[in-house]
Amino acid sequence: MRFLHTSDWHLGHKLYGRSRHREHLDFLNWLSTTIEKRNIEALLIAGDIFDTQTPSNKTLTLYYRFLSLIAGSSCRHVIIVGGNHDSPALLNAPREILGFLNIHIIGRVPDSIDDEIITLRDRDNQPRLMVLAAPYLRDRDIRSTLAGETLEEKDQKLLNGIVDHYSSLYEHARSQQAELDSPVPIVAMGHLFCQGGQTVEGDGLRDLYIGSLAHVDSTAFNDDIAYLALGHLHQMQRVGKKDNRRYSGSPLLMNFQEAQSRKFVLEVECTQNTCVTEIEIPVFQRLEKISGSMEEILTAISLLRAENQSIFLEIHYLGKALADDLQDRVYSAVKGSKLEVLRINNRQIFDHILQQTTEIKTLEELSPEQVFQQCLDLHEIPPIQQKEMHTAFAITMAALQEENDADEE
Ligand SMILES: [Mn+2]
Repeated sequence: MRFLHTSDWHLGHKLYGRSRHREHLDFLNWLSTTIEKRNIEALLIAGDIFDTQTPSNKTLTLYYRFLSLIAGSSCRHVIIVGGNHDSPALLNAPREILGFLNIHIIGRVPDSIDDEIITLRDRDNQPRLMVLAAPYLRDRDIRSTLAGETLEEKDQKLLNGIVDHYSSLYEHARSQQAELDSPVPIVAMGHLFCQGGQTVEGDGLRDLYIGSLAHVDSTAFNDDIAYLALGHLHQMQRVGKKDNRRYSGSPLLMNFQEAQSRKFVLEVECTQNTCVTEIEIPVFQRLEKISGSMEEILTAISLLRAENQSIFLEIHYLGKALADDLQDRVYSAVKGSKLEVLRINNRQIFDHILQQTTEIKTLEELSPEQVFQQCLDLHEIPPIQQKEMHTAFAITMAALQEENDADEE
């Protein structure tokens, strides 16, 4: 059975407040055409369908419109698991009605582990593939905290919980296999951080994993798993150099650091061996980061302008001279073109002000982790204690996120 692996759509994502609706629409149209053209029979989406817990109605319409398109195509099955950005309750709400269209939703760990195992059948109702559809595993899904545990113990428990979850999923799948006439390949899904995974600066994932928080060792997955379809990291990559263990990466460029990255969906065929084909996704919106002196910035803008393409720009002024007219000059340089400036970073003027007012930055400029770091510095916390404080902070942030989920139920 030929299927596509994708993840981290982040529908509703905004880039410095700029909507990406049109890019998502273009991607989903491209995806449904690709599915038809390549005669894909199943689609696996490994979490982070939405960017936020409360997507707008416009974003939801986009999602359901795509699902209805797919339900009428060659693609007979869709499996969607929740990511850390998704609200499990929101994903799960329509799961029964979507079930009639062979769209399987696992927003959170279900009460019965067998509900996380989905057997895909072909037109003749023959079983062809067994999918272990594990969502993002939250702390409360897999372990019970005891009072007085150290942070290391908590972290280790969470990791053990994830490993146990996958091994018991695998055991259950094996016993379900025994009931079939002949065994079918087993595919596992997940939304997690595998040890050694690559992230890009500014993608919001680095900060999250500053401590040792839940880095899953790839030996957690049984060697007999024909393919591992992961989400969470936004760059397409292999896990532990294995061709059949992959992150598909996000379909859209998630920030300006990724401006030159290539994006993929993965076509997978599990027969004797697993065969993976990387299908490159067209760039639906070019991003360009320009840094340099005033002259370099203006030259780069005029070169890009000549290309007559829609390009989002992020501009970093690195010149030595104070350039308080930077904004005016940049805006007049792009006026009447297809270039759109999403951000101008004028460090010089910023540093100049900061010298007079110490370390005040706007909250928009800082991540919660950076604010926390400033707080540690301000209180002169010794480095040896900082590591533990960072782990505690990461756990607290994760717990806050979970509370938001729980409130919705
Ligand atoms: Mn993501």
